[in-house]
Amino acid sequence: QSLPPRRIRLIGVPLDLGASRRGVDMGPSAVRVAGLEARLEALGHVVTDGGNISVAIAETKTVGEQNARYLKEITETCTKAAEMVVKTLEEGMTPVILGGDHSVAAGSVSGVAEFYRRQHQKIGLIWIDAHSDINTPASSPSGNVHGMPLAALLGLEPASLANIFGWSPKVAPENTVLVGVRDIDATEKENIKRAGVTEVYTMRDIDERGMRTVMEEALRAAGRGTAGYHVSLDMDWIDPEDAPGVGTPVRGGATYREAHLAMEIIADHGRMLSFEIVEVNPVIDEHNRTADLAVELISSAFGKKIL
Ligand code: NNH
Ligand code: MN
Ligand code: MN
Ligand code: MN
Repeated sequence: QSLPPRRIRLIGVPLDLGASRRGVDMGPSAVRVAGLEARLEALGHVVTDGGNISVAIAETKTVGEQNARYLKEITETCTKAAEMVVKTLEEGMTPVILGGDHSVAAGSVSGVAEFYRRQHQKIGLIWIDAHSDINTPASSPSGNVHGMPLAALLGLEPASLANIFGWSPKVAPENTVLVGVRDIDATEKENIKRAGVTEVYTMRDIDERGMRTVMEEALRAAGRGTAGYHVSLDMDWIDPEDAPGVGTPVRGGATYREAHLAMEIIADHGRMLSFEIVEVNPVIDEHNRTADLAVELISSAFGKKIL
């Protein structure tokens, strides 16, 4: 279609150690079964499936510190994912990461940031989620690492995730944008201030100002002075009516059309460096609806147009 074709590598990361609801480790499989590769190829892209990054199984491990459960194993997986993302970009391909729980973003975003840092460029980050995922081990009410990746990427904690590739922060607060949040822990509000993030678009902003205005502002902030941005899409952003297969559903999310419009606007701007979809949980899904929607949204982000 109208976007120039890309070479895309799919990277599955079947990680469920960061969430307390089990089953998101089956997310990459569900999204593949929903036909992602063929749908992207139908748009003219050249798609290669890079398979899955190896991930530890919870049953074979101990949780470690209760305030950041399985942090050691998650750091190992995120580091491997980050290295694969660097390699993918070096080969001139666009990484599409299939989670897994959202802790994988600490790896994927680190990979994109590392690749562009070598070229003396910064990246932006578009975090699309019902949650702000900016807890630290000290602030987390759950000890679940999937609630912490944004804190790590902004240079707070957990330190092992913040320091992948030996440097931190991976993104500047002024280029970090949250879209669609509606469930922020009290402790996270302090962390948002502490990290210096000001570009926070809540569901109320979307209700009052419309998706179009919110996305234009969000993309402008993430794109200012950067090579472009990584898009991290947590499927619990979408209203549970349309995306029931997620571990932590929150009422009042983006509608089916709002979600598509956001992806269509991202495609129009043409500055997306990499994409990830996380938190698809087939165990609680209905006939793979949430994975089907994930494939549709990825297609829109990669240039699918109604007309
Ligand atoms: N804020 C909560 C926590 O830190 C929930 C995070 N859950 C998510 N984030 N699904 O996207 O445990
Ligand atoms: Mn192919
Ligand atoms: Mn999340
Ligand atoms: Mn979420």
